[in-house]
Formats: sequence, structure tokens, C-alpha cells
Amino acid sequence: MAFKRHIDRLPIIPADAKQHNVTCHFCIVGCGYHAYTWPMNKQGGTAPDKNVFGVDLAQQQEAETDAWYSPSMYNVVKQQGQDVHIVIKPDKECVVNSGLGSVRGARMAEMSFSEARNTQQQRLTDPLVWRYGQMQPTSWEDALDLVARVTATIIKEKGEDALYVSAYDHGGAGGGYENTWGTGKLYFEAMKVKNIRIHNRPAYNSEVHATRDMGVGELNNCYEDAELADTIFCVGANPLETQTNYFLNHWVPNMRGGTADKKNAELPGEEHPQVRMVFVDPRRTVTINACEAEAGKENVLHLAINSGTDLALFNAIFSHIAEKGWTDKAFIDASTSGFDDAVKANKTSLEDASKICGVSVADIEKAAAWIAEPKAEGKRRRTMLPYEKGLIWGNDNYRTNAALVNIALATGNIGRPGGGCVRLGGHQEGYARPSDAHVGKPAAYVDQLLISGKGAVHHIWGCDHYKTTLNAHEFKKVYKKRTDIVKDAMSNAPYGDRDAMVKAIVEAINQGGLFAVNVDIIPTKIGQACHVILPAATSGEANLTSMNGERRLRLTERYMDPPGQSMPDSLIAARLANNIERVLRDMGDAAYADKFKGFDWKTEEDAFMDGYHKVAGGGEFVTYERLRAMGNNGVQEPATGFENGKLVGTKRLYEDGKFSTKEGKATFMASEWRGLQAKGKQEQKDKHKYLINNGRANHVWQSAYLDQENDFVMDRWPYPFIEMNPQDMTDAGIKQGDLVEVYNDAGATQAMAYPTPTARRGETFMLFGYPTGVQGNVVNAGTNELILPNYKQTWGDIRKISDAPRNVEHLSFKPKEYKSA
Ligand SMILES: Nc1nc2c(c(=O)[nH]1)N[C@H]1C(S)=C(S)[C@@H](COP(=O)(O)OP(=O)(O)OC[C@H]3O[C@@H](n4cnc5c(=O)[nH]c(N)nc54)[C@H](O)[C@@H]3O)O[C@H]1N2
Ligand SMILES: Nc1nc2c(c(=O)[nH]1)N[C@H]1C(S)=C(S)[C@@H](COP(=O)(O)OP(=O)(O)OC[C@H]3O[C@@H](n4cnc5c(=O)[nH]c(N)nc54)[C@H](O)[C@@H]3O)O[C@H]1N2
Ligand code: SF4
Ligand SMILES: [Mo]
Repeated sequence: MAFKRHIDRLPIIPADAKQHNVTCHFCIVGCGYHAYTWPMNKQGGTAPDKNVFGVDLAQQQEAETDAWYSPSMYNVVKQQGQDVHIVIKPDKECVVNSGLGSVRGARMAEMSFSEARNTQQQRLTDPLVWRYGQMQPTSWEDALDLVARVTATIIKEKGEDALYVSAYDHGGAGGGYENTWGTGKLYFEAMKVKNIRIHNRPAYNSEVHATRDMGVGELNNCYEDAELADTIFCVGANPLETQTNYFLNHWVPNMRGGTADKKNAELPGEEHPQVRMVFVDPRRTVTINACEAEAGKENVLHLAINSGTDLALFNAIFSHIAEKGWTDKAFIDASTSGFDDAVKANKTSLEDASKICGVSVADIEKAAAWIAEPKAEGKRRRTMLPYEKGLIWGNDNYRTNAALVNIALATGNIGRPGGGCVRLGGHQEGYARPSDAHVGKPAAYVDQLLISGKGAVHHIWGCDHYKTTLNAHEFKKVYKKRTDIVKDAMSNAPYGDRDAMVKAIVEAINQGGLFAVNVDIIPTKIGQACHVILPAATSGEANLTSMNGERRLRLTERYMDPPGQSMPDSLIAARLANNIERVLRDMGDAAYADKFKGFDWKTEEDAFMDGYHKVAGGGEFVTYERLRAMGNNGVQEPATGFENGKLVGTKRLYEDGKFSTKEGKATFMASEWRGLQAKGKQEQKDKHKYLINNGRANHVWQSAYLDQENDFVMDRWPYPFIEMNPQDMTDAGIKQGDLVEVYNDAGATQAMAYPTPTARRGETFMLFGYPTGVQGNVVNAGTNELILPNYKQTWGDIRKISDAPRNVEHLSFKPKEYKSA
């Protein structure tokens, strides 16, 4: 049976329901929502004064009405211990999404913890510790005491380099300014932890080092720029599925010609041609499909490059633009340095690039013209150049990032309306931490150090490497072995004898063991190896601030109680610091204990005021009260003032032509092509039959940590799909829905075959990070010189292991392509 909700009717939201500002806690876009709550024994009515919409609901509503909500937007949750109705629905007044939801965000309510309606019963409610051979619930006091004693003993005996940390650096759920400050203050101020990694990469570094080194921050434009652009040159991203409402609410209107008025008003005296779309992606995505439907095939160009060859393509386009003189000379002179050197160093002919990338000379030429050939009267084309994980997790990240920014700088497309060379983004952003300078560059390759037996204690905050890291097969094998050594030792010590327990753990660590602590909202895969699990409250269960892909900062107001004893991450960090301070004092080391002072926060707002308010650029203007008043439209960072009761922000960066370098000039960068750069990639490609390209799907949020308990998602994707060319499937004796093994020199995993006529022969695409089949098992350990992982360039072989299981039989395997009207 395909999934059906079987809901007949839902309560009407009463006129006096409480309204909370909510920013969707999933993707970067950060759509505005409202959470409405009201008592269980009340319902609204159809009369205009009886419902929150103020309309007569007894009448048929128009198709585009805002006066409705879907079953997935409803639930029953607790507020101050009482059950209340909740509806979390998109906000029509929010300029980000104008009332649009997405297949992820519109499920926020039904993905909330509800005892009355049995949703997300997997949520952690109590701290858990390993005792008597299993995980057992306990109090915060008990769990934090154990973590603090083991951690304090280790940092005193072995130094802070023996404490390993994995922590998110993003906004949205499992992040936000409060929580990155809490963890940052603990590990970078109280301590100077060096062996730390970020949730999505095995080291503490930037995903986009090059653009920053060039003086160009990666979120430099605003969403309106996609409405003003003449051309969008989109690299390694699939925004219909991954930045959904940015695409639907800002790109599509431009493609449909619906932003003409805005263009005439913002950019008068300029020709505004039909927008053109270029996509650089080895795979045909549904985004490309949608653009053809919206803009017309003749205005969409897909450069289906060979995997990992972006750099050669960009250098050829850059060279061609320079040769043709399509550059913005005034901008180059006034605001940049190093142009001539970069032209020399990166010189690449169209023919050479064509050979490397596997796309025609004519198409590369066309892309260059669409980016830079001047409009009527010699006016510069306004081109936006967004990119995401196809570039960031792609071959030779640093140089490729630089090569793209070179094109944007050469054509004067940064700091100008309709331009921008920007990350499309993943999560929302929410980084506020003390300096990380002590970490060094290149930063430690934490995964490899753990695999090689280094590290004594590991604190993990809101990430699940078992599903999402590279070289995951090997990582799990070693991690289990090392944490089992500690588990066995703990099972042999009486739990109530704390001194004996700590001693047993430290001895086990000395035998090669690892003591692991996991802070999360659900029991994770890596959590299965951990000794202490600490339950976190998430977005909506605490106040939380984040900014989106156009630096729009908002406050999500707490709208429900956190499950059981769970606490916001910022306060978990604070209580952990308090406990380490106490333990160090008990050990007689007052000087060390003093370093853990300053964590007397009572609320997440205290963390915000101690962190963002004090350290962020423009943070001094920002308080919860002011943000609350700014509602779902918030303020674009950096805030520059507070006037007439409103926060004032920054629409675009670099509008004054001054960049983030010492001299204020953006610098071009030499970025020569050097083939598949990360270790072992070329060998893997030579040895194996299929490209195992990988990434995301619209329905699924990240490693499916909430989706794995959502019937709608699990019904559609009981197993991770692997898109395959139908002829390849026939040749290998694989039918639709069959379970296949994907394997190579790094490891093995499994997936469900999804016939995809647009997939090229020998090229597959697998859903990443899935609980029922981890793609990262077959990603090898190769990184670039700054320890940026290369998830996308992976090759392997595929063999059938089973016919379609029962929970696959009902699935549709229709191609994901859709036809234009
Ligand atoms: N092969 C391959 N691997 C990849 C990628 C790829 O494209 N291909 N992409 C990479 C990228 S871009 C990313 S972002 C990573 C994602 O990697 P992870 O960050 O490891 O994955 P998530 O599913 O986002 O995991 C987040 C964890 O945080 C928990 N969580 C949610 N909310 C909260 C909260 O409020 N507090 C706490 N403490 N925990 C919370 C969830 O339960 C979940 O266990 O994967 C990376 N790995
Ligand atoms: N629905 C949904 N949305 C999400 C997420 C999610 O889990 N689900 N996660 C969020 C997060 S944390 C992130 S980081 C973003 C990621 O957002 P995206 O980067 O858009 O997503 P991906 O699917 O990882 O990869 C994008 C594209 O890179 C292409 N690619 C692979 N190899 C190459 C290459 O060599 N060159 C080029 N040019 N392209 C290549 C892939 O074919 C794929 O179509 O999505 C965010 N939004
Ligand atoms: S597009 Fe992103 S932010 Fe908007 S509703 Fe969907 S998941 Fe949430
Ligand atoms: Mo990400």
C-alpha cells in the first residue's frame, strides 16, 4: 500500500490561538512559518471572528488561499506540561518563501515529539549511561559527573590533545548561534582543543577556503538577486530538491518573466532579456528538467561534464572571457588584484577543456557567452554564480572554488544586483565561536587519527559519522573495537563506585580504548558505540537563532516543551563546563578549574547574549526582544544599527567594491588543473565500472534522523535508491527495486536499484547518509591538502543481492522527470 494519512477533519485554529515566529529548522533557505497553539478543549469556528484567518470558512476558499493547513502541519504537543493543539504553517508575509512550504518543512509539526499522537517516540528523554551491559537511563547529575570526571582526568593526565570533539558548526536544528557558542566557548576558550572536526568533514576547516582567501565571503548576495539575474550559472547543485523554496519563490518567477517590474524598478535603463540558465553537473537533475519547463529548452544549457572536471571547464571559460574582452575592466582595476597573473597561470583552451570535461567546444563557448557577452549598448550581463556540494565535495575543492570566483570577479558580478558568487548552502548558518587559530592549517585529520588509535575521549555533538563520514566502513570497524574495550571495562566495574569506574575507564583507554559521549536528540548509529548519551532539546523546544543563505537572521521562538529531561545544547555545554570546573577543583587544581568559569547561563538567551551579542559583527545591536519584533523577515547580517524600533541590516556584501582582504581588494587566484587530485581516486576510477555519484533527494532531510520514523518518507524510500541506466541494469541482471551491493576497495554498502533513463551509462547516483545503506562506506579516505573530503568522486562495482523485498513491491519506479504543461 502506498502511504495515506487517513485524516478526515482537523480542528479550526481559533482566533485567539498563540502565534510564534518559526524559521524552518531544516535547510539553508530558512522559510518563515508560524506555530499556532491552543488548549485541547477549544476549537475555532467558521465565522470570521472565530478563526485565526478572519475569513468565513463556511464559504469555498479560492485556490491560492492562505486559510488552510495540511494534516502534516498538525500535531498535539506539550506546553508547560499540558497537551495543546499545534499547527506549524508557512507564513505568507515572509519574503523568503511567501507562504510556500516544502515536502520537508511542511512536516515540522508531525515530526515533533507527541505522546498523544505517538510521533517521534524515538526522541531521547533522559541521559543514558552504559551499565550492566546496556544503556540505562539516569539523571543529568550522574551522567555529567561521569563525563566530567573521565574528561578532566584525561586532559590533566594526557593533555587537551587527547580530547577529540565532533561538533556541528551550522544553524537550524542541531546548531544555531546559542549552541555553536556554547560548544565553542567550552572547547576553544576554557580549553584549546585542536583535535576537533565539523559535522560534515573530517577536520576543522572551511568548506570554501579559497573564496575567503580571495577576500570574497561566500554568502555575498540576496535572494532577490536570483530575480534580477540575466544568467544563472549553477554549479554542482540541485536547488529544486535541496534549496526548494529559494528555487520556487525566486528563480522560477524570473524564468517565467514575472520579475520584469522589479527589474525595471531596480535596474532602470537596462535591457532585461529572458533569463538563461546554465547547469554544471555530470547528472541531469530534476532542477534542470524544471528549468526547461519554466524557461524553455532554448534558455537552458546543461554542461554534463565528466565527474570532477569543473576546474578545467572554469579555467577555459575564464580564458575565453578574457580573450574576448568581456571583462569588467573598471571593476577589475578598482577592486581587484592579480588579474593578469591569473590569466597567464590558468590559460586553458576550449579544445583542451572539451577533452577533459567531455562537453563540446561549442557548449563551453556558449556558456561563456551566456555568462559574459555584453547586453545591448555594451551593458554588462548580470550573472549569478551559485554552487554547492558538487563543487564543495568535488575534486580539488580549493582550486575549483577559486576558479569559479575568478570568473565572477572578472565579470564584475560580486556586490552588484543580479550577481553574486555564492554557496547555495546546506543547513542554515549560525556560527559564533572564540578564535580557532590554535587549530592550525591544515587542521588535524580527526577521522584518520581516531582510526590510527589516537585520542582518549570523544565528545560528539549532533552528528552521526556512522552514516555521514568518508571511509565510513573502516571508521566504524575501528570505532566499535575501541569503544568496546571501554564498554567491557565498564561492565566489570561497580557503577556506584565512581572512583573505581573512572579508573577502569582510564585503564581501558590506555589499552587502546576510546570513551565516547554523544549529545543528540535521538539514538543514533554512532550512539550505539557510545558510553554516555545526553538528550538535547531542538528547535522549537528552545529559543534558537540562525541565519539563512542571504544572511537573514531570525529567532525561532520556543513553542513546545522539550521531551523529558532534554536540554538545549548551549545549556548542556554550560552544565558540562560547570561539572568539569567542580571536578578539577576537587582534584585540587584551582587554576585549571578557573578556566571553566563563565558558564553560569540559566537560559539559551544567556548564551546568546554572552556569544552572538558580544562577538558577532553587528551583534551589539541584536537582542531576542528586537529579533522577536522583526518577526519572520528578521534582519540581514551584519546588523548595522537600530533605528525607529527596527534593526537595520545589509542587503548585499561588497556593494562599495571593498573586499575582505587587508588592502580591501579581491584577489584573483592561480588554479591550474591537476587531474583527480585526492589520493586513490584515479586508481579507483580505473579499477571500477561505475561512478557512484551521491547526494540528496527532496523528501529526505539529511541522514533521515527524523524521517526514519516518518511513514511518509519510509514508505517511499525504505532503502536508499541508486539511480542506474536501464541498459546497465539489464546487462547486470538487475530489475527495478532489487537490492544491490555497491563495493570497492574502501568498503561495501547496499541500495535499491532505481532505473533512470537519463542516467548516463556507467554513472549512478545514490542517496547519501541513509540509515538502511550508507553510501559513505564506499567513499575512500582521500582528501585535498586542507583535509576537505571528496565524497562525490567515488567509483565502485555493483552486483545484485536480492529481488525487491516486500516493502519495495508497491513502490513506483517512474522516472523522476516531469513534462512541461
Ligand atoms: N557521501 C556523502 N557524505 C556526505 C555528504 C555527501 O554529499 N555525500 N554530505 C556531507 C554534508 S554536506 C553534511 S551537512 C553531512 C551531514 O552529516 P551529519 O551532520 O552527521 O548528519 P545529520 O543527519 O545532519 O545529523 C545530524 C545529527 O544531529 C542530530 N540533531 C538534530 N537536531 C539536534 C539538536 O538540536 N541538537 C543535537 N545535539 N543534535 C541534533 C540528529 O538527530 C542527527 O543524529 O554529511 C556529509 N557527508
Ligand atoms: N531535500 C534536502 N535538501 C537539503 C538537504 C537534504 O538532506 N535534503 N541537505 C542540505 C545540506 S546540509 C546541503 S550541504 C545541501 C546540498 O545541496 P546540493 O549540493 O544541491 O545537493 P547534493 O545532492 O549533495 O549535490 C548536488 C549535485 O552535485 C552533483 N555533482 C556530483 N559530482 C559533481 C561534479 O564533479 N561536478 C559538479 N559540478 N557537480 C557534481 C550531483 O550530481 C548533484 O546533482 O542541501 C541542503 N538541502
Ligand atoms: S525549503 Fe528548506 S527551509 Fe524551506 S520549508 Fe523546505 S526544508 Fe524548510
Ligand atoms: Mo551540508
